[in-house]
Amino acid sequence: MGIIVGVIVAIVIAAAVGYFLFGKKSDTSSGSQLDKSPDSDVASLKESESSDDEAGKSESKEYKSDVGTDSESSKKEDDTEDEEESVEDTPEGVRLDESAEQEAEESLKKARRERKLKKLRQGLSKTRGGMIDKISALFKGKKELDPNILDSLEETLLSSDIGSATTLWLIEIVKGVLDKDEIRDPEAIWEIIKQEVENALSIEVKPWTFTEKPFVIMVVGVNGAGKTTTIGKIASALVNDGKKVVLAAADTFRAAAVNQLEIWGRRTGCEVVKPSKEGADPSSVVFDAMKQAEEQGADVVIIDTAGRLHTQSPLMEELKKISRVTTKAMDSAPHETLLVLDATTGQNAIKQVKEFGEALKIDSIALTKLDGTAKGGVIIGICHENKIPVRYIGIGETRESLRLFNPGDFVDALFLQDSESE
Ligand SMILES: Nc1nc2c(ncn2[C@@H]2O[C@H](COP(=O)(O)OP(=O)(O)O)[C@@H](O)[C@H]2O)c(=O)[nH]1
Ligand SMILES: [Mg+2]
Repeated sequence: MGIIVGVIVAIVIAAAVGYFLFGKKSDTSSGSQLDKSPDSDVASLKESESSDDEAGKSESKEYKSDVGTDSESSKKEDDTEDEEESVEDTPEGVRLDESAEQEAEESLKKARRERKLKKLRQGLSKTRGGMIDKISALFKGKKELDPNILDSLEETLLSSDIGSATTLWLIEIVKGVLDKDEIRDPEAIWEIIKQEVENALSIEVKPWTFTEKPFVIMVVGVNGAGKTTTIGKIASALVNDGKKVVLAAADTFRAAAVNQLEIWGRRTGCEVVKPSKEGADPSSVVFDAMKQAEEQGADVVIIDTAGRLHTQSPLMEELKKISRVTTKAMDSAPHETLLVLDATTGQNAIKQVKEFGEALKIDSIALTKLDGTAKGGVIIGICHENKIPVRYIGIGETRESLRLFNPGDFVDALFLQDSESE
């Protein structure tokens, strides 16, 4: 009897020890998904909250890369790919968390991009109304297009400020499609025009790599084109990207112009090198700015210039002198000469490219005020006639409204048919 009781007691003790040693462990392994999910939900919620916070930051980071260096945005994409690859090597639980995190990040990214495209579509709504809707109306309701459409198409294009040379080029394309290729389907012809326009806009633009220090950007254009505002927006983005920027107020003839740049300087935390007095030699301001940038180890110098009537040769001479002064101070400068054009001036903008181009080597263009005009189609004429790339477009007065120009997104936003627009 004593032996039986002893055996029973021994079995009970062994069972209890077994429960403590292995029962808990097996609980964890078998019920891991169920037990972990509430926790991991909280974790992923926290993570998605913090990535929401991050979104605020990366919204500005994305904007930085949007306006700052083109290479930044592609680098960002690459980083994401790297992260995706490393997930393969991580343990199961971590993989679940990371993939949830990645999913949240992806959808945030998608939402951000959608928001930006929507703003672009809204920014181009006037130009769409002035040009694209009219072309679309010519095509609408027709099963087939006949060659008679060419006259009305030519008239529409001419009235939309893309310029006569570009109009002729597009008409020749449509004529070839109708006559030689015998394509009559309006949808197909619409797509061909859209693709040709995208090709014309896709001129390679050299990314700003800032390998030279200071990287000198000379900004030129007529009065009111948006030079100072564009400089402020670029400076803001570069500062957010961690660059030290010096602004040179070389529009010395108007005190208001210097003040305006000073306001941007305060807003963005950039030093502004000013003329000693109104009307002082702009080249000496530029020389001082370059010296200061070198002493302070600044990464970038942005030069704001005057823009009084561009047909007056003294301005062109003054700009050439500024350019020479930068080269004297640094062999490779200016690293970029950016021409700012106001889209609301229509074909005048095409003329300005030629005039400034005769005096200076224009590297790229910033086309401003696209939001306020039906004449935005001028961008097609600018690119087709001059083969100079558009680096930036301005679609508003806020800092985020300066965008790196992306031909694909631009053409998609421009060629929306009424039914698709918001
Ligand atoms: N709507 C709109 N206004 C702009 C844009 N860029 C500049 N502006 C406005 O155009 C005006 C002239 O700009 P400003 O920078 O002083 O031209 P600057 O004389 O060439 O330096 C200012 O009122 C700016 O706010 C843009 O992309 N959209
Ligand atoms: Mg100005």
